[in-house]
Amino acid sequence: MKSTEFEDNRRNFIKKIAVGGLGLATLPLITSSQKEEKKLILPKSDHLILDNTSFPADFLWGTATAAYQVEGAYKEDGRGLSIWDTFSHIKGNIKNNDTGDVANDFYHRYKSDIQLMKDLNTKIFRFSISWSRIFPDATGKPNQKGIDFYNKLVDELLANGIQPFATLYHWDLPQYLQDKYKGWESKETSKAFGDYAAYVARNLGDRVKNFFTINEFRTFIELGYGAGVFAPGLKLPEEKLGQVRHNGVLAHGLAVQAIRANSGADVKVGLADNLSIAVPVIENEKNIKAAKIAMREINASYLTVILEGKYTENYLKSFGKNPPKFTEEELKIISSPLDFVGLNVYNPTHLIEAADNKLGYEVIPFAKSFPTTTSKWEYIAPEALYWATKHVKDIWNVKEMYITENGSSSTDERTADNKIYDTDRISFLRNYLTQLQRATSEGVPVKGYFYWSLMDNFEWTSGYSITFGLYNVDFKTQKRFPKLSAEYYKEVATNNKVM
Ligand code: GBH
Repeated sequence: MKSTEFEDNRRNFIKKIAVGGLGLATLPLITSSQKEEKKLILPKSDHLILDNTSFPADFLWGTATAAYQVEGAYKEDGRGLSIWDTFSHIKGNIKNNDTGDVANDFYHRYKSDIQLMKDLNTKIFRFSISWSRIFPDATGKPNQKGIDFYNKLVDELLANGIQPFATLYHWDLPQYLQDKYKGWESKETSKAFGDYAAYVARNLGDRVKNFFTINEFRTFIELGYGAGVFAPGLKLPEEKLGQVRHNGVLAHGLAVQAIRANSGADVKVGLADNLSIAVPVIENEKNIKAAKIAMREINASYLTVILEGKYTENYLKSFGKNPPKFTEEELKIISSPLDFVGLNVYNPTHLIEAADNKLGYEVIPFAKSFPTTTSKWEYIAPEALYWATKHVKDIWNVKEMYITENGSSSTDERTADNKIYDTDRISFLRNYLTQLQRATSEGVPVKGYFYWSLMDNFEWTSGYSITFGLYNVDFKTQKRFPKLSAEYYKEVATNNKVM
């Protein structure tokens, strides 16, 4: 059954239930279009949902963090420095000159933080591994204490009934790779990433059954190597950037192969991509078609090449005489089959209308008054979550997806008695999750959702001034306080429903 047919059936079904008012028991009484009714009672898909709030029965709820943003302990147990240590220590780079030296002290507090996850009734947790804890220097010799931390973390999660989902790279490149090879400017870094992935898979793959290779190519490459506002703070010209992007996706492919070669058949692997999201500005057929065309182009350098094994013509043409250097063999590695695709979704990036031009689409500007969260880049448009997952299914036929990040930043004032009434975050979640439910109810295969973030943490160049957590953190005392949204999210996770 095509998903559109399924959607029609579902909406009719709901309508009929609403009219009958008695749910399933009334079905046999409905006589119009007998053929259709049969389809309804004998659904082929296991995604049949009888209302507009419930998620599939096996849907997984969780939270996410990343190593540099929460761990702290930046010099402990033999950890080497990363480009984010270097970058955050340069005055003026980060709001209030904050650093991740201590951050949430998760390195020492992971046990009590796992209890916070348990209090939310969440069953999955996404964290990232600090590459420079594992391989602290250029000798290539692994640091046992580094891997031990993740052994303990994983064991503690499993003992508490929480499945670990590990990200191998959330932007904290070992500094020696930046110094020796200019970091992602060189394929040597891609190869080193493959070796690191192999080591992690060998050591954790008996217990970690789900890996994400790289988090958000677009962010660390465009902002770190292009705009110079993220580590390592470089402003490379477009043709060099093209090579950096290629080396990034190559690293991903090498890691996929390394993980497969170094762990059992039950280990799954994917990536966590902040894909650019084309939202049809008005949801009519021609705009939806135009948005689909736009998706392949606006994701050409990352998701498109990973899922298709080739760059789009338009993308390659955009470099003129200096396209990135690559081989057919590399394209095969880059497009190694994945078990799932993780999507970080916060906001639409492109509002699309059909157009009678060469591209077939036009980008409509965001109104100046378009609402945002306290993060000025975060346009509040819940439908981004629907269209991101729907497009990925329809364009690339992806069979399994996770929302690896979604969340909102708020002002999060703490009252005198330590309450945080983050009602805007609750509203954000209710609306975004409604759009995710819309997708799953149409059979879009999203398996789980990770809220960003479990707790307030080091928000990159914004330091500790921007907060995404379900738990508020007092960074002077390291005390955690549940926000009202934590209560909300617990209800969602417990009932498997939009609340
Ligand atoms: C994610 O990025 C990250 O994976 C995560 O680490 C982060 O904490 C979380 O979202 C919340 O931000 O500073 O004006 O140049 C989300 C995508 C891309 C959003 C970069 C912020 C910076 C805009 N991010 N963008 S600006």
